[in-house]
Amino acid sequence: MFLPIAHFDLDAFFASVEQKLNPTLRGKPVIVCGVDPQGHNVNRGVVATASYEARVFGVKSGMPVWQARILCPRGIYVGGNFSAYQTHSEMVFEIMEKFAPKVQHSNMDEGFLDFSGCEDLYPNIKRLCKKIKYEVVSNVGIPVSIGISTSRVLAKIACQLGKPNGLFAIKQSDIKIIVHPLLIDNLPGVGPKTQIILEKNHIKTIGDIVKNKNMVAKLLGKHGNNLYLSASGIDNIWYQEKGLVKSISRSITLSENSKNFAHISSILLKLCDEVFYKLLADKLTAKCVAITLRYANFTDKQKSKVITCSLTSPVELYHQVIELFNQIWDKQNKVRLVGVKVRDFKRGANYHKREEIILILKRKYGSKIIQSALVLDSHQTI
Ligand code: TTP
Ligand code: MG
Repeated sequence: MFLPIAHFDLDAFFASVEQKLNPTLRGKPVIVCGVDPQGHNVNRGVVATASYEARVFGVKSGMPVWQARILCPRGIYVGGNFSAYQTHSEMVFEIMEKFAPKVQHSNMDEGFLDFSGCEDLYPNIKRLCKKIKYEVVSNVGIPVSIGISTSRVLAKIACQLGKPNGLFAIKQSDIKIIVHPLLIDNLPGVGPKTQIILEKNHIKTIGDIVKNKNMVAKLLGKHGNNLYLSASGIDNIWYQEKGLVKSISRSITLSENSKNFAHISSILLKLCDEVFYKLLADKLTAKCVAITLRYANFTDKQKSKVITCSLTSPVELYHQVIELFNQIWDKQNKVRLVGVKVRDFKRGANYHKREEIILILKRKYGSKIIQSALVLDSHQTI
């Protein structure tokens, strides 16, 4: 039977990248803290993810680090390196796009591959996914799990069941044997609150949701109807493809609050570098550029402008950003955080060949291999 939908999810993503970049961490319990999936620096007190070696001790995403340290005192605790995660994510999606006619991004480490209509080209999706897994591990150096089925929801469940480093298929006819006996928290859409409500009403397994369709709808309304569809292996509205991303942004909280133009502008350039190459990787042009400043007293200032030219290099983006910065910068107050955002996208653009080569190098060797730099005039430094 042809199973046209695959779902892939990188295993312990941030931790796997750390283990790839630092081979001494391989096979060890690695706990990443200090970043979130949007790339923001966050409280180092929370676990972003843990390698499977650390999960054996009960360490999980979202757990306070103090608790993780009790469970896993010999763990290796590392701060996040978001631009490395971004680069690895882009490399993985590039491989997926090479094989699948339609790739749906869910977030930076997971997505759906839709092989509908490819029966002649790929009669055996499982074999193809084995090849994709091999390409990811040999070219990107991190493990991925893949689930295959007839719908997105079943492919997602299959992926989860196969983890880590899994390849698992669920046929529609297997749903009663494989999916219905699972506890409800295995069903996408059942969060901790929903779980409590359903369990209070003796709905414990995914099969119970199907059997008690009316009660689930009464308890949870529309959400309940969507859960019923998911539990029956049918894709609900949650799985509809989203449109184009709305914006690309990067922000950094300075290691120390600063009034120094040279320092702040060098950070803005770094952010422009990251935003620009993401724009290039997504093959987009932006029509609007925005900057955010947060001062030490936590007041925020934002400014944006529409641009008529197309951005063909990170330095061009930087010139736009610095113009905005000069318009809103209050030199008396120390800056705590800076952010750069681009939005109002159109597909495609004419980039310099040089930038495309730099993107290839960044993908291959990491985003720090080559970065924009600027020479400041003496009058720009205060
Ligand atoms: P997930 O795919 O949920 O988790 P994972 O890849 O670490 O592990 P697995 O898929 O094998 O279960 O999230 C992807 C990345 O997003 C994760 O590596 C770190 C980040 N993340 C957080 O920063 N905070 C969180 O609470 C979660 C769940 C993830
Ligand atoms: Mg993952």
